[in-house]
Amino acid sequence: MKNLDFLFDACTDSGVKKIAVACPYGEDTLEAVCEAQKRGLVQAILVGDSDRIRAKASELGLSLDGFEIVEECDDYSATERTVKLVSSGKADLLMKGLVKTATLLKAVLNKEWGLRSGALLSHLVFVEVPPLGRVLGITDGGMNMYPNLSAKAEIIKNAVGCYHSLGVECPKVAVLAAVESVNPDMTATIDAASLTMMAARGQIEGCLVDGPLALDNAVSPEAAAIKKIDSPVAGKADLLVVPDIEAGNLVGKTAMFLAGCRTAGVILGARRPIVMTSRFDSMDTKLLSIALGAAIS
Ligand code: COD
Repeated sequence: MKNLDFLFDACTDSGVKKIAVACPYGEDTLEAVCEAQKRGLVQAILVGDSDRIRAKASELGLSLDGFEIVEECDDYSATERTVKLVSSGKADLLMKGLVKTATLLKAVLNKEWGLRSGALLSHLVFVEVPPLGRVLGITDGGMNMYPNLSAKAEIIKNAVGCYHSLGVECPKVAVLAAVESVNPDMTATIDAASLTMMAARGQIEGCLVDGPLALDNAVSPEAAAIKKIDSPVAGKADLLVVPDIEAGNLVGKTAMFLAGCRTAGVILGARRPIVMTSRFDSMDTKLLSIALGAAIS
């Protein structure tokens, strides 16, 4: 994956998907959804206070012709209705609008009508990194706060499943820590070594896993060579597995806000993909995230 534009083709190749959007009152979400529908990437169902949605659309000069609007006035019932549209199969994927992340995720995790699949839900962001000339995945900087070893294995499996859906048969997975040697006082290095052995023993399949690796020797062949790390992953990683949400969130946002990288993010592991963009994301990021969700739904 050299850049993220392939997501637009990937999502149209798989047919036009229906996206249910909870509380699309922010200009960020509404503009992105309108643009995605205009480009034929998705067909949208907007769920919320219809007067508010129409007022925002008219303020932004957006046409809602051809959109289905489902009336639900308060945020909780709109979120519940959106999740139910997806869990009942009336929509193929879900997108968060102007509603708190925790409210949406708790609705998704609802035991009676949510989108649980039995798997752990986790976040994956793809980052287009021009100096490397390729796309890196980062997981999980958006959902699981401080995953233990078994949660990290589930997080890798979710991300690897996403790579497979996008046509990458054997992604190279670097499990990151601050250093590339196992240090008994650094839990991230012990978990990384365990995950590497789990993959070697067939407990994690469909990918190559190596760790602990530091960020530099995960992505730079020169750094890996200087450290004399002989591995099929070091210097060539496709996917970076971070120790916790703080590390993942910081790496992702550093790429976006300090290096100007293009990104696309999604929550995996539910019965359907969940697109969760933030109001500070660019239109490009929002469109790419919708395309990613639609491509894998
Ligand atoms: N996958 C599957 N089931 C889960 C997950 C998960 N990742 N997390 C919790 N559950 C299940 C639990 O097994 C339990 O049955 C139920 O949900 C409630 O679990 P709690 O009490 O541990 O979780 P909550 O409801 O307090 O919080 C879950 C959140 C996802 C809301 C929480 O983990 C959270 O806020 N994560 C960080 C989200 C965030 O702020 N992201 C930043 C975006 S930039």
